Amino acid sequence: MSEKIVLTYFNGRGRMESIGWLLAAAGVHFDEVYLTKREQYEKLLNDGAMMFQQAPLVEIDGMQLVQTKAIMNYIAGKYNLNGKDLKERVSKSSLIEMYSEGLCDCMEMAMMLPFKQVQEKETQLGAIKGKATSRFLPVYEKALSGSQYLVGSQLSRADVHLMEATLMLEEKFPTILSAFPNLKAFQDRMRSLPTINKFLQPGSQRKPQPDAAYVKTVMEVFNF
Ligand code: GSN
Repeated sequence: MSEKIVLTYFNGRGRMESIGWLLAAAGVHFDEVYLTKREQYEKLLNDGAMMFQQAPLVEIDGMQLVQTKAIMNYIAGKYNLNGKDLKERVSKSSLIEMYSEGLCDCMEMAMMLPFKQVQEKETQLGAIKGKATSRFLPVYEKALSGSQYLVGSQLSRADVHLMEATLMLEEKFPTILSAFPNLKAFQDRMRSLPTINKFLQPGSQRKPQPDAAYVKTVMEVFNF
């Protein structure tokens, strides 16, 4: 069985970015295959690699995994990002999942932005800022009050998603965390973790904000 982990997606963030973040936080090496041509996608379909004809696709432990949530659950389980021990896992994993899902909802709003028309983009940006400030960030600010991690006493996937999401929000709204001191302190703690620090350095597999070339490639590969 191949030991390699191979991520098949576009050379951009989309739904794969959070998967890359989890693997990077776990300090695990992964290879990437970028979808650039329609024929490449059709070959994957013909090979039966994509159950629902959708990316992301992750090859890991001899399996071809699709569906972002399923992939992230597997990675979190394998690399101990789901709680400290069995007891904590049972009592805390719903909380980890709820926090993680909230962050995925928050990031999904931004993920769709590059595919919107200019005017719609403005409206959507306002909606993202509003929901982030009033719905999502307060939850995490409160959860981090007096505690180093979101859940329990060690890093979980929820922390990794929170780091990704808050950095993404700051790219769009540079002062958005000014009313959230616990989140700022959390970011500093996360930055000091060696694996996260490495992923944040230039030249890592972390992807930049989507640009026009990324949007064009996605549209071409999927015939949108
Ligand atoms: O989370 C998941 O992996 C699935 N529930 C959705 C995956 C998905 O929609 N993938 C898109 C590309 S990523 N952007 O949303 C996809 O493969 N679309 C192609 C199509 O023909 O639906």
